[in-house]
Amino acid sequence: PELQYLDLLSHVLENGDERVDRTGVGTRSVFGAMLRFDLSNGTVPILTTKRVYWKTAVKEMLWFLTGGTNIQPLLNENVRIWSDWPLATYRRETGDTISQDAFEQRIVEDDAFAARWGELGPVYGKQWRRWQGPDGKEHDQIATLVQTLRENPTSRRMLFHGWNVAELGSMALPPCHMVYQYHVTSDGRLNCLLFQRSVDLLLGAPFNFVGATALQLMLAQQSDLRPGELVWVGGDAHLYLNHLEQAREQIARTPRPLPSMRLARKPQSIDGYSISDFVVEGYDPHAAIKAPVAV
Ligand code: THF
Repeated sequence: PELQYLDLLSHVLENGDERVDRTGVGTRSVFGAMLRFDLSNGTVPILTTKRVYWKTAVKEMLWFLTGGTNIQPLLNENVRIWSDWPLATYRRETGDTISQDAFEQRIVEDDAFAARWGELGPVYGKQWRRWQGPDGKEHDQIATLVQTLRENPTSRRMLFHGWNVAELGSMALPPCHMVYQYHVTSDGRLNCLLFQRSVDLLLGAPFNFVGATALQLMLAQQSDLRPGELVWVGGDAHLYLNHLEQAREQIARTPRPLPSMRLARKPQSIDGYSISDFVVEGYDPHAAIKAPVAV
């Protein structure tokens, strides 16, 4: 299964259309890609051809589920992958040349500072848990999903969406992993199709696979289903031009067996999970590959 991902990297390296993107870094990009990961055999797509910090990705998913949109709770958990965007805003608006470390420390220690500068706007968590309708009423898409999985599993409407058109302008970044649709087979397996409109293949995708998998395991457990397949669909799937060497290095490596992930206990609800509930076994990756993130 990991070979599908490496093949996609190769395909983008060889056939990607090269152009300048929003960030100014430049990308090689293909449009339309699909990967399928079978979770029913106990394995999960935590890539082995480089070390993936899977706990960081699971913590990020748990943060989305809290409905949060401020980076302070992420930093409390030592998750730093969202700091670049608030940091760039802070530097731009204040002219302060503060380091990332110092900025993060202030967010952690100073609640007023965090409220002012750590906010990402109405990103994933807000839309998933508190999508606001025109009448002001809030819609919890995750709670509705769990209820439908339990009560009406043949439904073709089991999905949640992050692309709230009216609020895109106030988000630090519009959602990349945008819509998650679920499907239950007659023998009780839960499938997920994730559509991601924009994919940073080297840095983002491996995290997104882990986050989607963790969510699928939680949803399956909460609705007494077994995990099925994760179908991942990418729109603009790209490699940043400063990631090409890293991609070549990764492609040259031989995949090892994928690890397994299980949940150590069954919480009362989808809101009851914490990072210590996720147990990964058999993870023996190649070394980490460092790469800069485009902001
Ligand atoms: N913007 C860009 N350019 N790429 C992305 O992947 C991305 N995201 C989120 C929002 N905007 C994005 C942020 N997610 C890393 C991983 C995921 C991110 C951002 C950064 C990252 O740097 N990973 C490193 C280090 C991990 C660590 O230190 O914990 C890695 O090697 O994996 C996609 O959703």
